[in-house]
Amino acid sequence: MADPKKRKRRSQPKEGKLPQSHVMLIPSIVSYWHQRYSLFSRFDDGVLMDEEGWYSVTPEAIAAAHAERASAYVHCGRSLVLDGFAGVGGNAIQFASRGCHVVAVDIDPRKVEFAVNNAKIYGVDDRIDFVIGDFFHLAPFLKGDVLFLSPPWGGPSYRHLDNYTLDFLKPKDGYSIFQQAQQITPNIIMFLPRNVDVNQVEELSWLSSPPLNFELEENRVQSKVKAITAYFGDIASR
Ligand code: MGP
Ligand code: SAH
Repeated sequence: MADPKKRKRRSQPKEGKLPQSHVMLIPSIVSYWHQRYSLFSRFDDGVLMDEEGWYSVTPEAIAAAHAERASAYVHCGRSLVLDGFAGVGGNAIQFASRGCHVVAVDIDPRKVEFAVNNAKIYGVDDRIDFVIGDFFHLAPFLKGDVLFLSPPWGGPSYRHLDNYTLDFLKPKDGYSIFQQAQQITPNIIMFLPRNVDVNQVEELSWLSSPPLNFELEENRVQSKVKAITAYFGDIASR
């Protein structure tokens, strides 16, 4: 007869492995699960994510660098950072951790529920106002010292394109998003795919007269390029 203890041990997921049930349900997140501590260092404290959250959240070190840049430009204790597409809170949490007050908007109520949970884990929920809503509807009523934009890229298949043009951004193309953003503040941070057409991104700075300062930054985790960040306005270094 089989030893019941052995059977039980075999059915337990090994440390660091995604439980089998999750693999069967959403195979697309397996590679992100393996990166979970680079996404949220406090993952084991109860971080919550849905499928889109898994593949879209900004890795913590990159979000911390965005927040450091913002806090070099604005005095966080007296400033407001708007996160127009806040997801499960990866960026909002890091801005708030620097002492900034954050308004975090997302159209999906479940994302906002998870972002609230995640912000509590990091002890910064008191510095974030969470709003369920459409960035494009709310934008005319929003003000902020810095606007952070991390819109949907159209899913993980973005990486198969040789040249990711701004037309692929969702729910509207990059020009429309940027036009709307400029009504709020010229100090804009945009988190974009690593294969984005950088000439098009630079053209966004010409939509203003005089053109906005502009700077691009490659974002790496353990030397692998994950994404590109564009800084516009006073927050850009030139
Ligand atoms: P990736 O290229 O899907 O993952 O996303 P990875 O692990 O680099 O893929 P690999 O198999 O080539 O190694 C890299 C990072 O881009 C993610 O961790 C997210 O921060 C960001 N990202 C990816 N997508 C699909 C989105 C998106 O749709 N929206 C936003 N805002 N960020 C995304
Ligand atoms: N930076 C975030 C990830 C953002 S993913 C993080 O680190 O967690 C992009 C988010 O945009 C998704 O959560 C999606 O629900 C949201 N979104 C899509 N359309 C939107 C809209 N019109 N207004 C506000 N949020 C929107």
